[in-house]
Parts: sequence; structure tokens; C-alpha cells
Amino acid sequence: MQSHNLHLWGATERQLTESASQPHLHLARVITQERGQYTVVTESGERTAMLSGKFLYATEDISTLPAVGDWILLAGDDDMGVVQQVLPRTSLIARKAVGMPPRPQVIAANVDIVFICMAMNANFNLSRLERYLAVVWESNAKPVVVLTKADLAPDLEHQIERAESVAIGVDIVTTSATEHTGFERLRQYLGTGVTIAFIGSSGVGKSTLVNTLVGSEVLKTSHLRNDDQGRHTTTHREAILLPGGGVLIDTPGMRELGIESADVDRTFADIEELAVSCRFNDCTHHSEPGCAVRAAVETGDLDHRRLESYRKLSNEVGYAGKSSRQIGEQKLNRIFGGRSGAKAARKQFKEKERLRSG
Ligand SMILES: Nc1nc2c(ncn2[C@@H]2O[C@H](COP(=O)(O)OP(=O)(O)OP(=O)(O)O)[C@@H](O)[C@H]2O)c(=O)[nH]1
Ligand SMILES: [Mg+2]
Ligand SMILES: [Zn+2]
Repeated sequence: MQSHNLHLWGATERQLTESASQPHLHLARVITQERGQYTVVTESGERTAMLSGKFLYATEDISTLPAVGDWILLAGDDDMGVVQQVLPRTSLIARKAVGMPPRPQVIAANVDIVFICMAMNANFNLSRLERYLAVVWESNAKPVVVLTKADLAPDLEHQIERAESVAIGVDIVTTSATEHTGFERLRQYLGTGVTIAFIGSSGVGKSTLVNTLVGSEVLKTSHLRNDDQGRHTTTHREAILLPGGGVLIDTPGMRELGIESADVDRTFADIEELAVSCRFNDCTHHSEPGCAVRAAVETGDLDHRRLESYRKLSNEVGYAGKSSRQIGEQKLNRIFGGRSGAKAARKQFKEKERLRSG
């Protein structure tokens, strides 16, 4: 009965079993994180949690520290819980944060669907969309493109077509908060146990979308004009429970999405398909003879802009000289801590599907 609350927050059998095997600890989900302090939700409600020095000391890879969306086990019965363990993740959205040196930064963990939000005014940019798609495909969550501010679109139909041409195999939903359109379609992705994260540039209307879907002004939004000035209204990541179950994670807008790792092949599936016909197996599509990719640019079947975007992302990810098998192994290790972790994550996804359809 008690765990009912955490079911609404998306807990699956896996987390409940894990937690039951350590009865002296409490299962919790991280809902905000600010400077080393966490707000978490447990079966008895919200509380604060922190990391012990020992936990921090034992952490080699900072992306394994608890982040918004994580399921954790806590010790302590008083107001301040102490994080003992971060449970295995099903997905991990990460970026490279600016700084010297640049560091990996987790945007959210255990996300099922990511709403990649892009406004249809001057914010509209296909190469940026490709960047976001590559990061989300890599995360193991499912991307959905949300084109916001449709009321400000200079050429609505054409913009949707262009977005479709780069978001291969991805749903695209257009919304307008001022005209109240598109929200019924967005609601179809919500449901008990489903966690959705909102990412995108500052000012595109992420918090406005969350407020509309929740049905009340739970988040602060900017009341500035739509002048595309980079004013950051949301300052930290925050998970919000929907009245009927399901979790929305709002994030602060990003000036630029630094690439920690990305699934370039999946994002540019059209180019990968063309590359099969290149004369050389290791064709870089620069100056090799018999290059099918460049041929497609020449005939107009492939946008030159898209090829450039593909090259840029491949370089950033550092794919050069790695086989797809090596790339795959890297990904398994990074998100799931190895093959067995990945297998467990797949099982958990299946369980969720069952719960949703049942
Ligand atoms: N015209 C129009 N304005 C919108 C729409 N959606 C949001 N806005 C306005 O855009 C501004 C920014 O909205 P927010 O929801 O705060 O944007 P955000 O993406 O959360 O921004 P950050 O928190 O800074 O990342 C506000 O003034 C909203 O009222 C829309 O569909 N059409
Ligand atoms: Mg916001
Ligand atoms: Zn080629």
C-alpha cells in the first residue's frame, strides 16, 4: 500500500525489490539538486538528502553521482537522508559542460521520453536539432521533437517539413501556448510510470509546456517579450508529479549542448545508408573517389548542411578510428556499467511497457 506513492513516481518492481532486499534503507527518487543537496521523494513524502564524504571519495566518475530522476537508497530517519547507493539507470542524458576542463554533466536519469523543444521563431535551427537528437538517441530515452511557438512561425508548413527531413523516425508535435494548440497530442505521451524530460534553448517555452500539461502554474516562466534574448528563467532541473501519475522533468535552457557522447549513426541513418555504397569501407566522404554520400549532395538528394553537421558531430564524438562494436561497448559501460546492467535495463523497460498497456 505504502509504495503506491512511488509507483506514481515511476518505481518499477526492480527498484522495489532492490529496496526490499535492504530493509534498513529507504527507496527515494531525486526531484531536485542544488549544490550538493537533493530534494527527494520517498514513500512517506518529500525530504532532503545529501552525499556522505565517503560516497564522494569513492566516486571516480562524476556522472555516477545522483542526478534528477535517479532512484537512490537512503540511510537515516531524520530530516536529512544520506545517499548510500544509486540504483542502476535505464537511461542517462548527459552533456559536456563548459569550463576548464570541460566536465560531463548529467541532465537527467531514468527518463523514458525526451521532448526536444525548439521554437519556430528565430530559434529554429536544424543543425541544433540534429545535435539534440544525437544526444537523446545516445541516452537510451526516446526523442520526440516539440516545435513550440507555432504562432510565431514565419513559414509553418515548410518548417515542419524541414524538421521532418532531419528527425528521421521521430515524432514531431507542433504547439502554441498562446493559441492552445498541440497539447492534446503531447498528452498522449504521458502516463503513470512514464518520465518525460524537457530540453532545449532558453526561452523556447519548456516551463510553459510543463505548466500547461500539469494544469497549474507550478513553474516560473519568463514574462519577457519573445525577443529571443538569452534570459534564463529556470535555474535548476526539477521533477514534477502529474496529478494522475507520471513525471515531468523541467531543465534550464542551454546556450549550447556540449557533446559528451552522441549516437551519430542513428541520427544520420540516411547518410549511413548512403555510405554503404561508397567505394571505400572507411570513406570519410571528403575527397575519396566513388563516394556515394558526396554524389547525393551533388544531385541534391542530401543537404550539404546536413553532411557538414554529420562531420562536425562525428569529430566531436571522436569516432575516428573506432569500430561500431567499440563504440557500442563504450556506450554500455557508460550508461549501464556493463553488459549485465544493460540487460537489466532492457528487462525494466519491458516491465514498464507491460504496466502501461495493462
Ligand atoms: N508566442 C508564444 N509565446 C510563448 C509560447 N510558449 C511560451 N511562450 C513565452 O515564451 C517565454 C519563455 O517561456 P518559458 O516557458 O519561461 O521558457 P523556458 O524554455 O522554460 O526558458 P528557460 O527556463 O530560460 O530555459 C514566456 O514569455 C512565455 O510566455 C508560445 O507557444 N507562443
Ligand atoms: Mg524554464
Ligand atoms: Zn563516402
